[in-house]
Amino acid sequence: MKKRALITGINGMDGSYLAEFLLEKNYVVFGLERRSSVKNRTNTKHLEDKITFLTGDLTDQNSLFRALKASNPDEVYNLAAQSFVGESWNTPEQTSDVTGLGALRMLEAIREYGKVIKFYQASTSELYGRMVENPAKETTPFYPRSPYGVSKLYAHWITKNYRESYDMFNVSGILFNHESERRGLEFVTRKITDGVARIHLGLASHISLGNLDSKRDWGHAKDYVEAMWMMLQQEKPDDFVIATGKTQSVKQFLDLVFKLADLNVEDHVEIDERFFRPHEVPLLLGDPTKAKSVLGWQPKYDLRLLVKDMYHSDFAIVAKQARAKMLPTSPSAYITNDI
Ligand code: NDP
Ligand code: GDR
Repeated sequence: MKKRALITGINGMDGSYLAEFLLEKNYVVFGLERRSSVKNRTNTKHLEDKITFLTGDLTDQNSLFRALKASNPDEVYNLAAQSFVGESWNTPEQTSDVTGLGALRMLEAIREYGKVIKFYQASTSELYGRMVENPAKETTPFYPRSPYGVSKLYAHWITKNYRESYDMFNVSGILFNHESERRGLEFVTRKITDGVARIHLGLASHISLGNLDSKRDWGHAKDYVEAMWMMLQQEKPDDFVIATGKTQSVKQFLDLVFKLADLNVEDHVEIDERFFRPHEVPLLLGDPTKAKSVLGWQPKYDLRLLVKDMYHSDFAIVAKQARAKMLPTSPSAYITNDI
């Protein structure tokens, strides 16, 4: 019998990679997407004939129950969220509703449905926020610093609480930042790779950024979705930190991308106050020892490979867009440098 999985947030970065990963493992995959006037399937277009899309919303309990009935899953991966930290100060209530209470609604729907279903909750390094211990591990106390982080803290604890209250197989993956060519354009890594590709091709002159000093533990999304699946294959439910164990500043990431393009950072970057946050998480660094020893998780990507993948992809996308609009691009623009 093939295993069945329901993924919320299917059209997001992680949802699309996880769907590919589970299809390779021979799962029947269902993806929950919310209703929108224009479908947003950029990341999942190539999977349309391989997975079943279900309409539902984490703010609507009945739609989640119906999605469970339609998919009858063995595993649910709750990846849907208002996931942009910066935006969570503009829409704190909506963020709490989706990112926090959304997890509760799915857990209640699973309870109501009655079948034994393994549940994965997308927890985050933003739970650590102020980082009272460095590097952070599973036992490190939480100190979130944004409405997003506080919402995820609720989702994390309700997942644990339902595990203990109802003996459910619930796990939280505390994942540190992970990126890819499918990352949303507003996140800093993709904003940089897309922006530098535009500058390289002569289509833009600069990128506007906020705090270049903040440090993140960046991995590749493909490695991280594998860890999600591994957590649900354990005998007992438990929580795991997924991280690389290395941290770099935004400035260091920027330097790597500019080096690939053979351009000077100083000539093309502007600091813009609008991209600073009311409260910053200055440093994130995780300790993945438990995931490596218990799950046997081993990432295949390092930062240089990640940066090259993202930059080469954005260079190709931007060049194609320019050709389609017949925009003149810089004649010397091609990728020569390595990092
Ligand atoms: P994305 O922002 O790429 O994807 C989030 C998805 O959630 C989108 O497809 C979005 O739909 C969907 N969504 C938003 N609101 C709702 C709603 N009300 N009902 C149903 N679906 C909704 O996130 P990522 O793929 O990067 O991250 C996946 C999860 O992991 C998120 O929960 C995120 O917070 C968490 N996380 C991410 C990390 C990272 O570094 N990427 C690190 C740690 C945790 P639409 O396409 O319609 O907008
Ligand atoms: P983050 O990712 O907040 O860590 O959340 P993001 O890429 O948005 O920011 C990383 C750091 O870069 C600084 N920064 C900027 N950020 C953005 N977006 N735009 C800018 O112009 C800019 N300039 C500097 C930020 O201040 C920050 O310090 C991501 C999300 O995927 C969450 O959902 C997830 O939980 C965490 O990672 C782990």
